Amino acid sequence: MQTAPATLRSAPCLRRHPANPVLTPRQVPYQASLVFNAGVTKWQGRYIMVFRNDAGPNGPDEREKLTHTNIGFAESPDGVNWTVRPQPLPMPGAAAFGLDEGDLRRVYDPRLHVIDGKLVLCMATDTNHGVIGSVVEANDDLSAFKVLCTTLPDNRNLVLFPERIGGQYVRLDRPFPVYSRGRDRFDMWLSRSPDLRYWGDHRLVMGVEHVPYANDKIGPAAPPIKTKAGWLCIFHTVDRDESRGKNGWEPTWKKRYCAGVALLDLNDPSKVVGMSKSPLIFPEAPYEVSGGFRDHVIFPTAAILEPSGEVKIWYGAGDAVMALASAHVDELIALCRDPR
Ligand code: BMA
Repeated sequence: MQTAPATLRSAPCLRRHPANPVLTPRQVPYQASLVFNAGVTKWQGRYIMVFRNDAGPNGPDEREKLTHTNIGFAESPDGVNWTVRPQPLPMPGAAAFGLDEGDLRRVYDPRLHVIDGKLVLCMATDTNHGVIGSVVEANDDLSAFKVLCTTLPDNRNLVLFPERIGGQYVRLDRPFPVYSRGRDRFDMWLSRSPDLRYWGDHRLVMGVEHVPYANDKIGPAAPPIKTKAGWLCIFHTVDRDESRGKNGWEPTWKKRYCAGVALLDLNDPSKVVGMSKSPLIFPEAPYEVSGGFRDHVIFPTAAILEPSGEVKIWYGAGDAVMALASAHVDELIALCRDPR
């Protein structure tokens, strides 16, 4: 098994926001211990965020058992200063996912998109029959949800491209093929659909072995951004090192999560046309390397290309808080083309 090089760092073009972390459990007006892995988009003149909240009875200083997960909503004029809605969002129940009552454990890690002028989420969904991904349409104020489809188990980290490509909706997936590969060796795949409901034409996009700083798994992170050079695709990467020891509140955590960036072909996004050879975001800041539920975790879940060319990237840090970093779109494209 390859081991990630010891001297990794974030890309020089990457700027962490000085206000980081931009959302913490202390800003949430209900039980909240970990606030992370949030979808963000621009909607009706402001930024909106749909975040994962894992909670235990003792709030932000919880170090013991987390009792539940819910999905919260926040809004912001600038993507940095967030106001959280007083109640979590009313997520659909088991029947909406085609499950028997009692078989739905939780939904989490939302990605948020505006597609055909509508809000569409992708959610990871834990069930008593495996982990599934789901595509869920929301109404304009996120007070009602309709599950459009679910995947087979085991699959999660679904993200959608923001527009049809060749007449089809396109989605990135991260299935978990445990039998064929012996242990965690999880790759990034693509699916196509005529209607966001029926999905097929699956293709492998990128294998974990194609990423020099991953030895365990990779997966889709933020919804891809259209650029003249291709679809800019921010993904997460995992390297495992058994010698790492305890790494966060979670007792046995030995993995490290980084972010990478790739360019996918504009007309056929199952083809990779460029990829950064070292991490875009590597855990370095204090809120990324210590005090988290799982330290050394960068888990991007949203990216927006601003009119200035700045790409804002929101990511869960340490599975505990939300952070923001940015780089110019041309710098990100250059990283994907760098032959080193
Ligand atoms: C993944 C998911 C994410 C989490 C990440 C790092 O497998 O469980 O929700 O952020 O691990 O712990």
